Amino acid sequence: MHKHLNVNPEVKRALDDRRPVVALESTLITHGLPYPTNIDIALQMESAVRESGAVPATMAVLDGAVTVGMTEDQIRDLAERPAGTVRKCSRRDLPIAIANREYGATTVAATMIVANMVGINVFATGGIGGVHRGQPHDVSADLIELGRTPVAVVCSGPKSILDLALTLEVLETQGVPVLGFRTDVLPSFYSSHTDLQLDQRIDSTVEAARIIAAARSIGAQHGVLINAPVPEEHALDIGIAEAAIEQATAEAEEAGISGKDITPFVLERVSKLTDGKSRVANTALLINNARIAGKIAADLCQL
Ligand code: PSU
Ligand code: MN
Repeated sequence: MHKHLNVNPEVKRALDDRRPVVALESTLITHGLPYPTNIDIALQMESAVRESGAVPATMAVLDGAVTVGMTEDQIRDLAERPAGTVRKCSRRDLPIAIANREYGATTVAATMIVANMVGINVFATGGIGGVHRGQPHDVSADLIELGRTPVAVVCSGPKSILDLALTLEVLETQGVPVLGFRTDVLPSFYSSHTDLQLDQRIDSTVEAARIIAAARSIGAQHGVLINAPVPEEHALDIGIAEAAIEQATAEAEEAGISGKDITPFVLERVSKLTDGKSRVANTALLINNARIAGKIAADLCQL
């Protein structure tokens, strides 16, 4: 694996010195957010990690090299590549992208794999994959990865277009502690509340760090999922968010949009339907999660 691995020198120094590092994914840059705001948000997430006292490590496959800690130029270059030239890489896709010397964006699953390879324990993103509504066998590899790779993931719940109750069931089966950061219930991306109760509420980043450390102390091979709601002032009413998502999803189906084009299409339509409020919420939660993850990583280093 080593000859395909390219670790940014700043990230390598931090890891060698046992200083806090936070992994960030790149699928949200290439497939989740519109250009050019995707670049701004990726860089703002990195700044938020730094403000919390940790070093950011955004992951991607660049010309076949698994890259840990992209430079600003590499982030810009990846975001500017024409649609369809960057492979969305989950676990199964990584070997293909590496062997074929492709450009690949890492999902939550692939980012966890790469983080674990280099010894990064904490990772921040927006929404994880999950179980699809009406298609209980379409289970994101993110959930399986959380069951087999010891990396803590800070998110704002599963992507809003999923079946949240079934997603929690799969996480239970996979043995993943599902924590609420200052919440008793699962947040649902744009909205801060659902009626789904979580295993455990935590009110500080130190509590999260203690649970992650305890999992390691018993040799746990699974991850930990930390759900931080979108900051209240930017949260969308769940009814409004749901209605917009349903309409956008129906429009995508009518227009015959499929595969990787669905997410950008739906996000763009949801943004229009909510007067841009969904985009503001998306940005706010990503930066908030990056900040929380940075603090958890710093607390972990102190334990
Ligand atoms: N949430 C979003 N947009 C996204 C994703 C999540 O709002 O683009 C990405 C993440 O990278 C996540 C992936 O890991 O989608 C899950 O994809 P799938 O369901 O194909 O496993
Ligand atoms: Mn799927």
